[in-house]
Amino acid sequence: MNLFDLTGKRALITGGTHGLGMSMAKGLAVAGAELIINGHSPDKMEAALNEYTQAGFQAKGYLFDVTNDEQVKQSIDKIEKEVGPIDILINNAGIIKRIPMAEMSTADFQQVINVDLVAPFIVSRTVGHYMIQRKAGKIINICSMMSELGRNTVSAYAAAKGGLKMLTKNMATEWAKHNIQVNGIGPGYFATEQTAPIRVGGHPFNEFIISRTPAGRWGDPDDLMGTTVFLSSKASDFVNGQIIYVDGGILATIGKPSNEA
Ligand code: GCO
Repeated sequence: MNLFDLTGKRALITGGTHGLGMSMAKGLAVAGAELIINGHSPDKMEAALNEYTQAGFQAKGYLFDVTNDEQVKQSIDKIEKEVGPIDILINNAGIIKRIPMAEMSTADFQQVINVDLVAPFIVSRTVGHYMIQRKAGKIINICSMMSELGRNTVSAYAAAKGGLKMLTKNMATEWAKHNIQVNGIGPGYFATEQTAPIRVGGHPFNEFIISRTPAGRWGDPDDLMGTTVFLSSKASDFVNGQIIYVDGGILATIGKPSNEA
């Protein structure tokens, strides 16, 4: 028996049209899973489905707004009917707004909380209804360094990701008895579109992250594949409510002075 084999399993990845979501989806497909990709932009979805097909993976796309109760309910019902049972849910869709807190509007703050925290609640509750009936399921919430640490300008994001860590533990608590394992992945600093504004063009944050990370580099989105497969597979059947940080060691260390090798 291969503990990590996902053949015959179906995985729904929110925000799976690009970035970390796409890499995690590809990891699941390599392990044998069938992909169901959620996004909200028709153009991005078309490009993503082409990319999955070219990579040799089977993927179906569903456009819906993860913050909208009605849309989520209709779409999950439709997926369950048209494609089949959702065995694995990756709550990956997320946004960030980098605005100093003293200047941030309530509307901006709430929007980040809505996408990064309320949406995983809505999607998990909806998929959870099916998983509870089946007495089986894997849910992975994509947390962040900001589930543990603060940083200038990201108050809403840190509040949401800290909340998502605790939502993960609470979901794990309520649903372990139904054989649903709920865990989180906390990516460190990864080279994606989302971090481009603080990584490219000689931005000082680029050097800062390289020196702050014991592994001495930004994460490559493919670095997330193994942990994603583990938490989606039989190998993690007694792992509940854990957040696995895939961060090149950032959270293991206090850091070092800039004159130290
Ligand atoms: C930032 C970054 C982070 C990362 C990531 C860290 O502005 O500090 O964008 O928030 O995206 O979530 O784990």
